[in-house]
Amino acid sequence: KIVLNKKAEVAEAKKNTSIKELESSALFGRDSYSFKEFLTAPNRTGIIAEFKRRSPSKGIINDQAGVEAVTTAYAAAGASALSVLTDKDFFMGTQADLHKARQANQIPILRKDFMIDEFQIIEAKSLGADIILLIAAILTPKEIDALAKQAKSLGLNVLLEVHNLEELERSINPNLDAIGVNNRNLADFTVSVETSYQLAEHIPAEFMKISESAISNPETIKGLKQAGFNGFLIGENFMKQADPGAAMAE
Ligand code: IGP
Repeated sequence: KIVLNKKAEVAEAKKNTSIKELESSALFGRDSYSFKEFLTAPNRTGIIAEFKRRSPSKGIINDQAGVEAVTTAYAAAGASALSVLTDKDFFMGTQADLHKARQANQIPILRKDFMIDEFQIIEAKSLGADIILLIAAILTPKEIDALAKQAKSLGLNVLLEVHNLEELERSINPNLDAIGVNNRNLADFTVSVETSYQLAEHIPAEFMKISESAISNPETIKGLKQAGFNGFLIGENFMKQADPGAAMAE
């Protein structure tokens, strides 16, 4: 369902905007921040703090907080990177959100969306993203390889999301920078941080290890760090507060 929806959206976007236009945008030529550098910087937390207004599992989480205020507060509280949803239909995100976050921050930004087409990667670059997400559950290994290669050729960092061993083993390739284990099962929305612990040892050492979703306390982060994780993707726990940036600083 998500993929069909996204295919239609991309087809529409291609009608309205040419690749040439995207490539001539002011941000297209900038150098990306290194995801790895910011994840491992001693003065940062490893947290990838997400701006998310709604989700399919929770409905509206926060439709009041502004993207500049929230993302700059996340950065000030020590976020290693930001994650900004650009999917409209399921998450109430916009491309303008990412663009605004870019203008206001000097740390890496992940374009959080369902990437299925090369056009979206060029879009991500033109909006000022530094990292793109490839979701193993909706892409073939061939597609992952092609999209990752294209992203690397534009200087973008690539985060592969998996939620089981089978996805991890079939999808891994040398063009990826980081592997994210999603603790949320996309099929039934159940969450378990155990998923991260189970997959940790199967992720080759050359990739950054990220644990995604359902992280809501410092003890969980401590445990995940001990298991070798470098990054912690947190959305709802911050966004459900009226002031998400202050929630992170606490
Ligand atoms: C954040 P949480 O439980 O902290 O809000 O999760 C992030 O991991 C989640 O938003 C996410 C996501 C995704 C959203 C992980 N993978 C893929 C959209 C698409």
